Amino acid sequence: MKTIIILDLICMLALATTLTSYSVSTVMAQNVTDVQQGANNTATDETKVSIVEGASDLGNKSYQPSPIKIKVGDTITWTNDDSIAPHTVTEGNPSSNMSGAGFDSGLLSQGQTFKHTFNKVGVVEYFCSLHPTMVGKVSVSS
Ligand SMILES: [Cu+2]
Repeated sequence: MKTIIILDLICMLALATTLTSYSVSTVMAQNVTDVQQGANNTATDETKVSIVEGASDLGNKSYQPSPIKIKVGDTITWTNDDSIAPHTVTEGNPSSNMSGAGFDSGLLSQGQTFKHTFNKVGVVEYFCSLHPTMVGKVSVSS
């Protein structure tokens, strides 16, 4: 009887060990994928900006990094990483009233991305048309 209990314990331990190493290897696989995506981004000269969690309350910290420095011809990819609300990436600032004049992502749900290539030197402001306190800035140099 004692032997059976001990065997049971050994089985449970073995099972627990298997489960632990399974989840560790899953995490490691994800990290490798992340690195590969990073390498691809460098190769295609893409710059990433995140619309962060809770962005609608964060003012000029809604888009990160911001301000961001890039070169003429560079492309920025914005990703909405906020689980709370959709957002936009709209050229101008909330008081500039330049709707339709510049780039505009339209509504980005969580996980959606928007790309824009900057072909002119200068400072470009943008904001979220749903939450006009959300502002960001791109500095484009030659
Ligand atoms: Cu917004």
